[in-house]
Amino acid sequence: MASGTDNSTARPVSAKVVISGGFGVGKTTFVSAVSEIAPLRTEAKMTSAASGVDDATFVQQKTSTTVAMDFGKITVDQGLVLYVFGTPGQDRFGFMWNDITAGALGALILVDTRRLDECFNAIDFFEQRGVPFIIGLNQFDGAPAHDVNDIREALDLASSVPIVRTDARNADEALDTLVQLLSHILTTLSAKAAEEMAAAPQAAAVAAGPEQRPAPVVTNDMRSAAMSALAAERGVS
Ligand SMILES: Nc1nc2c(ncn2[C@@H]2O[C@H](COP(=O)(O)OP(=O)(O)OP(=O)(O)O)[C@@H](O)[C@H]2O)c(=O)[nH]1
Ligand SMILES: [Mg+2]
Repeated sequence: MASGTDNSTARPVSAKVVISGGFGVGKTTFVSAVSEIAPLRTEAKMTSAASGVDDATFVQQKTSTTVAMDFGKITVDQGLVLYVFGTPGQDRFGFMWNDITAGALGALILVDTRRLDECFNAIDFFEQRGVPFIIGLNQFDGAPAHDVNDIREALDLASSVPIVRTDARNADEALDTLVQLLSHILTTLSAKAAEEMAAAPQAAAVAAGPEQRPAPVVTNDMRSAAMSALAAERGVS
């Protein structure tokens, strides 16, 4: 979901991104850390009756699980507002993923390196839908700090998919991770647009008259907002 900017009123561009991944990898924690509004959380207590389904061996302090979604909002700068949606982690809530992710520009897939297999469903989901994503290695206490190349190989990820280290509890790290997701979305969409133009420049120009031409998914305003946020994050003036 992205809406164009009206230059006369200079309303910010809004965009939707998704925080996804397997059970208990820190999605709700991430959305809560990064949101500037009180995040919407839909959590239910985990009971012993569900212990066969909810394997909380690695997250023993965990007492609740997301049963619908997380929602937060971040003003990246005056030109860009991000709406952040977190998916539920348990397989039995998978039927909600299509609705929660509809219209998203991209996704962050959080990974607990002790349970790499937890993220396969999410990777398949976004790959199949052509939604750009990055991998965020959420550093749990005592988790092995595998080499990024080993993780890329284990997850069978293309070299174009960024893998970043993050801490879902830390607002600064979470924001930096989101900025890296934005940067990847922009790179991916620009490459796609260039490919499409190269493939059929004439046909595209004729088929889409000025009125029918779809609004750009990523506007220049959004690009510059993300880039200036990226520069600020990295201390470049
Ligand atoms: N040490 C450590 N603990 C974390 C980190 N991120 C989350 N946790 C803890 O891990 C547990 C699970 O976090 P959640 O945010 O509920 O995970 P989730 O992915 O939303 O879980 P589901 O919605 O049930 O799939 C919580 O007890 C968090 O406090 C982290 O980066 N480091
Ligand atoms: Mg959750």
